[in-house]
Amino acid sequence: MRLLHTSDWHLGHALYDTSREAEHAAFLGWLLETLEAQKVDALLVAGDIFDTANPSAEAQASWFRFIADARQRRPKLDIVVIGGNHDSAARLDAPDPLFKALEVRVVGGMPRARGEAVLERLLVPLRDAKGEVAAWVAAVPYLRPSDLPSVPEEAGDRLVEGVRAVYAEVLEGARAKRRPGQALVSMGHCYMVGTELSELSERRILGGNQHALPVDLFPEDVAYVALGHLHKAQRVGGREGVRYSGSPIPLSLSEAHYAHQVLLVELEGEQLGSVRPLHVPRTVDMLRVPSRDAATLDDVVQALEALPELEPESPDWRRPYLEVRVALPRPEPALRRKVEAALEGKAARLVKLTPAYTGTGDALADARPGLSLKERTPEDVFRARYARNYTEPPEPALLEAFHSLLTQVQEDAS
Ligand SMILES: [Mn+2]
Repeated sequence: MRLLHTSDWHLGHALYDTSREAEHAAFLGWLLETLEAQKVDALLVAGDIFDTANPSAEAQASWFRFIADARQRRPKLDIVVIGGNHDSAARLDAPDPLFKALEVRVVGGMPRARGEAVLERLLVPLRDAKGEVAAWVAAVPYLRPSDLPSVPEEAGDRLVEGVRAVYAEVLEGARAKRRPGQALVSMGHCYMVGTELSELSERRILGGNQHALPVDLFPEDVAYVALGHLHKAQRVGGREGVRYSGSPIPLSLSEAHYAHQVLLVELEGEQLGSVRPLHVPRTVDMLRVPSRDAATLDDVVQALEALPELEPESPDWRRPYLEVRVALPRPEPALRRKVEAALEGKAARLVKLTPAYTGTGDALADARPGLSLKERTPEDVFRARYARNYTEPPEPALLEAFHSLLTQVQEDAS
């Protein structure tokens, strides 16, 4: 049977205040086409449906619209969704009566009753094209510390061992359900050992690299593990069948170079057949000027003026996102205005303007070691502070202004 694995949609995301709604709509449209064209039997979405626990009405509408469209266009498609760390478990679970009627399984948070995992909710049979159960999926959502059973102190890291205990329990339940010939599949939204993070959009929510989970959480009898959380598609621990699909669109400028994809997974009986990435068409490019490091304002303005003009028939949202980095050998009070003027009528949207200071970066004590503050004139200190940011010396007018301020302060003090 054929699965399609995706995750980390982050519906409702904004890139420096610019809505991604049109890009998400393009992705979801492409996904619907792909589910049909590739004759997919089951869709697995491994968490972070929404960007925040409190998604906008628009973000929720596009989520519900997608589910309804998928159900309509592929009535026999199995749809299994788990909550991620960005999602509110309760909010994802709230429409469950409707999802149940549509035969869609959404597991927002870890279901427990009297301390026991509710296996009926966590275990989902997947049917092949003939309508036969061909696999069982353990749909374990993002686990919060309160979801974890207590483990003995000597067992090791409380979080890692707690997560291990949950997966062991749910996978054991799946093994009990499956018949010979049926594959074992797992889902998870978690951070695994030895994986690559994106600088901007994941690290800040992880709180460091502690509690990375070992890949042996998933024994070899699990044919495929559909993971979410990391935005870069990757295998885990060298295992072909333990994968992050990554996010379908770049969620920060640092993710621009990722090969955004969904994964088409072929199961053959109990075994993994193959995994094939399908690249998601990029609807909005991300540009950086200059392409690496930073350039002076004059060079940047020249490069910006060389960008293609905005084509009147192209929709506004298709304009590439643009990051500009300007090297500053001297202060440039009109920096933003000059950059914006150069971009007038261009097919680009300025989302980030980064000044790159060219100075030494030295603290005062490093500027002339061995010299105490008493031995320095105020102008010395001013120049050292200025050199920290800028390679060029201060302009005479600036020094003049500094001295007149200094005189004023000295006169007030006496
Ligand atoms: Mn995410």
